[in-house]
Amino acid sequence: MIKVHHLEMSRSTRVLWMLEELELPYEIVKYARDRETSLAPKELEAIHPLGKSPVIVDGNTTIAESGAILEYLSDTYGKGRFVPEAGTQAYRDYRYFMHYAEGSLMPYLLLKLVFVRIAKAPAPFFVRPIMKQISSKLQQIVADPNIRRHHDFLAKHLETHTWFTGDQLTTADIHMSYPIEALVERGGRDFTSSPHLKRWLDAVRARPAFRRAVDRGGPIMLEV
Ligand SMILES: N[C@@H](CCC(=O)N[C@@H](CS)C(=O)NCC(=O)O)C(=O)O
Repeated sequence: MIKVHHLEMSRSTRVLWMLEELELPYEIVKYARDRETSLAPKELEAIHPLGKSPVIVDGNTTIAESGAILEYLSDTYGKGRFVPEAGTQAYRDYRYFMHYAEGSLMPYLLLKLVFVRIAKAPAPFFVRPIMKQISSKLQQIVADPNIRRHHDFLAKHLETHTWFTGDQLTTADIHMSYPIEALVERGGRDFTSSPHLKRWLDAVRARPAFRRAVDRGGPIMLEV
């Protein structure tokens, strides 16, 4: 049976969602984050040298990196489901969003998390105002304008697409679910201004397979 090494409140939930969509049996090995640093525990390094989650083990095969895991699962068990036909625009969009989710969007959302946390980090009282100022400046210059730009790009794309690649849910939607949840959590008021992003996210959250994944894996998002 496929084993999922699942860190609480993490990207790993989308792997559980994919497994639920494929109706495959799986076992979850749960890991708690460090309460102070939010980092993964050392035990994960025994599964994969980077010590991150998700990682799956399927027989003798160990796979890390959520995009690679999702592609492995749909290639191996999907029987053509969840991947658009090769050579079509939908397929090109699929490839694009499979790379974009972790390669372009997540870095700014991670930076936002780090910058917000700089302001909240424990420090001597005389240093705190400086840390707050640095945090605010970095959010203002680096994180917020880029997050806004990505938000607008995604909202526009979803104006003309029901799912990210067209009329059908694909693995690209599953992959995009985590950065979009992070966008909602960290993107602030921008999000509410897009009915299309909201429609997409409501459709994701309404899928029985997604709900089963959250029931088994726990809440998705680490709060800032
Ligand atoms: N790009 C990788 C990122 C893996 C990653 O950073 N996972 C986070 C969970 S959201 C993690 O393990 N964080 C704990 C840590 O860095 O110690 C993927 O998509 O799998």
